[in-house]
Amino acid sequence: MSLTAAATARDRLRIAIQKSGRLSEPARALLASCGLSWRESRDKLFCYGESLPVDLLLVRDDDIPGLLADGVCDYGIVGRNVLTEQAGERAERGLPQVAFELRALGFGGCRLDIAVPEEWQWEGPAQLEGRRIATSYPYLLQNWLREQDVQATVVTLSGSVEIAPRLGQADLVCDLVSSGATLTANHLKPVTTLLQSEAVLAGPQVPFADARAELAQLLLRRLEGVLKLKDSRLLLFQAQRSAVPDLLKLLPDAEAPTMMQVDGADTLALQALCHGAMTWQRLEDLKHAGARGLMVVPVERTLA
Ligand code: PRT
Ligand code: ZN
Repeated sequence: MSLTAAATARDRLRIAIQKSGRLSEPARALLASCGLSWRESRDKLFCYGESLPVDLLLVRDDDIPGLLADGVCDYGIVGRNVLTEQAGERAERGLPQVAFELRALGFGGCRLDIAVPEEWQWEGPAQLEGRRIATSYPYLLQNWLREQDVQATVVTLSGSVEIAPRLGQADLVCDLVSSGATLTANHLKPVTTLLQSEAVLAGPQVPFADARAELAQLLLRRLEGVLKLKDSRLLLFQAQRSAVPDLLKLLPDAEAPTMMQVDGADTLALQALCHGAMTWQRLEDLKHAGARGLMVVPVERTLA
């Protein structure tokens, strides 16, 4: 029986993603590239999985760890910053951890930074002693301050953290940064990083005990395939047999290349699936080492 036909209420997987915001479109696109498609409900909060019994719940990113903890969702796509902050909160309240980072997803990249007024001469964390720091990440900040052995006042704000120093609410901030433009616009400068973040797949560490187990495996396998292929290209070229050892040294990210004899014993045609970026510089280096007729081909899908 197919997975779709076998589906009943608890046989379906439910994935929480951000409803609208920085992670919502890339999260949907990633799941769609795993072969998932959905029928949207009128309230647009729930999308019923059509191609597979995998439904989406569209929510605020901050709600995702809680929905996982309550068992409302099986997986979530959320920033590491949100997941780690809420894990810190649970630890502080003596609650068990239930949602873990299973896989970094390669989008939504940012840093959680300490940023100070531009005119400060940064001398290190000890300079924060006795200061007021505005943040939306109080647990991550408190942990870091403890590690640095610094006593400071954490001012928790839910938004507009960067303007807190100008409003006199704090002396400095601990906030997410991607381009740095927001900090500059507020006369602040980043001085140290607490956390490198990106979107992650969050979920339980133990396998499901029911029919969701098979579905989860299928989904994780597809996800792995899609993420692995993201920068992958098939490289085709010809070379003299004697040049091959040097050429392979230039392809450390290639899966075992296929080699075929072309004419006589000396010319080989090679094809290699490479997982790193295939820049012009790399192609020129390969050409220099004896590769001829280099061709870089995008790879749609692989199945081991
Ligand atoms: O409504 P909901 O609660 O779901 O959305 P939200 O407003 O909380 O989240 P959203 O969409 O802003 O961010 C979702 C996730 O994207 C975050 O949790 C991060 O994991 C990730 N992300 C990546 C970022 C940024 N980059 C980012 N630059 N989240 C926020 N920012 C903000 C930052 O707080 C600051 O205000 O952008 C500003 C700085 O940007 P730069 O480019 O000027 O440095
Ligand atoms: Zn949010």
